[in-house]
Amino acid sequence: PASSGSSLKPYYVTTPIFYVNADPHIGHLYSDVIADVLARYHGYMNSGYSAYDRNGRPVSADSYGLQARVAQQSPVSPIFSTGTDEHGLKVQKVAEAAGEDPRALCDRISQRFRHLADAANVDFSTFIRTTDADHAVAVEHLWRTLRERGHIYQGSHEGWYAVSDEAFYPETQVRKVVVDGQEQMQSIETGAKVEWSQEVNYKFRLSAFQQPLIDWLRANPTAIQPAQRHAQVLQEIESGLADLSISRPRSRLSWGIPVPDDADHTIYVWVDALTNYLTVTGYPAWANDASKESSAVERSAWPADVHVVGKDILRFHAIYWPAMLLAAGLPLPKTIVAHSHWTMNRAKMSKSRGNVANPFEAIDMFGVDTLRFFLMRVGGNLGADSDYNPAVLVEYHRKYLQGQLGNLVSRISAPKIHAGLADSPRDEKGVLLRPSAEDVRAVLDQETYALCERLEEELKQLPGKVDELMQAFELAKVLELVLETAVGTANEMVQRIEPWNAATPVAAVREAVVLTTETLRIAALLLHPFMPTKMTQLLDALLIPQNLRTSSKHLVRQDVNGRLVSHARWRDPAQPKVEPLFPKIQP
Ligand code: ME8
Repeated sequence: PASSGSSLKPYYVTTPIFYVNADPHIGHLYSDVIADVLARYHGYMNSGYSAYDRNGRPVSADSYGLQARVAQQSPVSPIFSTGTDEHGLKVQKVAEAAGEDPRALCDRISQRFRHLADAANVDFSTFIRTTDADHAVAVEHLWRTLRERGHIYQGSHEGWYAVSDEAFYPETQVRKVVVDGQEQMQSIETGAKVEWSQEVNYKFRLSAFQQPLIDWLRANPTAIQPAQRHAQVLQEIESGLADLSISRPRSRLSWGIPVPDDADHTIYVWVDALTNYLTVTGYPAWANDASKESSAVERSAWPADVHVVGKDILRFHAIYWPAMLLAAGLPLPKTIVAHSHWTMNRAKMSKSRGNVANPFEAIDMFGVDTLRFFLMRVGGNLGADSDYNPAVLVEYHRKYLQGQLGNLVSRISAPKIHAGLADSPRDEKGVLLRPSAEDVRAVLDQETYALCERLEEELKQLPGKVDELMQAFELAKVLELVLETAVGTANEMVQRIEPWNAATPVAAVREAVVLTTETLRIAALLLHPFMPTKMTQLLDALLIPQNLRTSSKHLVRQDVNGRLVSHARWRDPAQPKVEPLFPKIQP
């Protein structure tokens, strides 16, 4: 996510748009948080002008004309879109059953998803609803484009249809099962009951895009992440693609966008839904301008840099959607990231099963950052399903947040330690200076000294390693690396040096304080996308000015010899004690 190529094009990340047939649960929040972490990290990395000069001195606003440089260089802010998918049979049925006007139902549940994003600090820039007026314009335009280019035809369709999925499945995607002694057919992918049905509808020539899709995936081996999903999709395409039914008779489905020029048919909800990613960018305005002005496409936010999706909807995003885009002559998304599922007692959490965890309650109970941390520390391993268990969540809070990060903060901010450093040398800003290597070596045993060196090395490498992991969408590993490696080593060092012990030589205390403070500053910046509220508190406590909370390119401050130097100071050197960052969660 670090580079978006053209400086004109904003980085653009999306979540799926959620169905409004039921309340949001933890699984939805999970998609939101992944996208939020990516958007925040990207915005942070790219908001960077160089905050330090080559000697590691902070560049101050006035002396370097920073205002002007920021104005010139600041890239376009990322676009982060989420929203709700409001058309289709499911919503129509839920509304009918409840005797509610479908629009009123959509308004109500859509608000819930918006409130959840707000409550979870998910900092989206656009919230799209497929019932928005500009969305219908985009969908109609895309339909007409596909039709004019010869990719839509009228045909009759028969096959295995699942009412609950609103989808036809090919023969290879269904299997026979016995339910209550009765044989029935079901979708292998979703387990939904399917029935053989026939109808007249419009079809999209998906089959014509088999080879172009294969070529795209072969030429772009990181287009679908994690890698095993890429292989899986490629295999699926190679096994053959049938044309896709993309409309439903109006008689059966009335809650949707009518097919342009044929009011007897409604556009299939998935065509409608996928187009949201274009609507967000202002399509079709830039596509129309492209014929007159060649830079219009380049200046648009399209293509998306990352579509975050659950594995359940990967087929739609990695096969149907790219094929539709190719057919329309539009660029393809750069990356599709498929995450796995949250389960409850190992069964997929889903509204149809009713085994869902309420994310609003979880936020109230555990705190927003602890919940985000848990979702990413466990679910950030995108290839595997994760089981949602509040007892495990509390244990993770205790072990990593309280035990590593919180513990280091409370140990090193103890007023007693800082009182003992009242006479130690500081720079003009009051930042405690790091003692020379000789002075430290003179007072530490060899092993402790080596530990300090290891910590210093880990810190220097941390931003680069985190960036590599972020590029590879290894979100759980980012948290593991920062908390268990860097913060873990710092805790070990503090434990050995015992800066609170009156017998510890002052040079050793200074070394411990400087290295720990730097560890906390660097960790707070790298963890900020994951836990924005708590990490802001920590950066505040370290008195890091806003303009030094951006760009990790110069995150680690070193002197001309490559030696890490101190940078942060505590809120008040005499009274630096901060409130516990991660108080104990009462079970
Ligand atoms: O599929 N674990 O909407 P939807 C993890 N409207 N993620 C989960 C999950 C779970 N147990 N359950 C749901 C739709 N999700 C369509 C999408 S996009 C153009 C249209 C997440 O409300 C996951 O991201 O059923 C999944 O893909 C999405 O919610 C499906 O939400």
